[in-house]
Amino acid sequence: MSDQPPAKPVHASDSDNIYANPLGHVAGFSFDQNVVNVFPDMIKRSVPGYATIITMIGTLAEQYATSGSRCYDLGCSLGAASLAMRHRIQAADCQIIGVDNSQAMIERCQDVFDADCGEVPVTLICDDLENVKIENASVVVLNFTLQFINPDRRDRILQRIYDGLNPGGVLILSEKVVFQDQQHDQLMIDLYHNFKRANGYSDLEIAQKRTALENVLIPETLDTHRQRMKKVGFLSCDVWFQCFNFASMIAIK
Ligand code: GEK
Repeated sequence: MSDQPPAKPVHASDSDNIYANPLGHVAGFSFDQNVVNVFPDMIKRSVPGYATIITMIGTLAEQYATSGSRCYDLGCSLGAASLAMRHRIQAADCQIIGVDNSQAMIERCQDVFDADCGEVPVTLICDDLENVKIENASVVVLNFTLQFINPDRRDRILQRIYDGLNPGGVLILSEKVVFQDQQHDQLMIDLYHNFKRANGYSDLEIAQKRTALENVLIPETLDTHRQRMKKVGFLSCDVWFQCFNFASMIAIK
């Protein structure tokens, strides 16, 4: 483990005002250069508990990373989870593999790691996570990534992750979720929108972002996630963090 704190961001994040003005047509959300430029601000103001989850991914990696193994960060964006793992892993000869299919994300992420002084080697891959072989893994992180992938593909992805994990290895899966009980679901959505308002987003921004994410971010229930993790073979899985309709689960092989 490095004694140094994580490096400061190499590019200061602009504040997210992508949906601040009325758009005639709201296009489907994509992780392009505009999003990359505001991403740290956007995710902090849009995902309740994000900072806590990132810190705890570091703590979990410290506990579960084993010597000579790989830790994967699938849908790594600007590498926040990889950075947290890099600065907490103590096991010898580990490597971190960050994967994202957005070229703009991976380029900016590379700048982050070029400026970072951590000792664990980090390899960044620009590709669909389905094309990346998962092997000899002790930790796999899917931090708010699976929700952007067609639900038809999710069983296969989870199976490949399970198969690539070593016995005792962990999957950390964070997702926006929905609830079966409609009243509870609406309550969580209302509380979430209040969280966004409190973070400075206007009703227009909230509404336009919601439109942009429709059919792009497809949330499932916690039960659907539990059942999938059990089906592919995980010994145990459940929620370790939740705030409103955002949750993080841990599954152990
Ligand atoms: C964090 N984990 O800061 N293959 C690879 N990457 C993908 C794919 C795919 N099929 N689909 C989407 N992505 C990060 C945050 S953001 C979540 C993750 C959010 C990538 C996409 O390009 C984006 O960078 C990331 O998954 C989702 O801890 O913005 O809500």
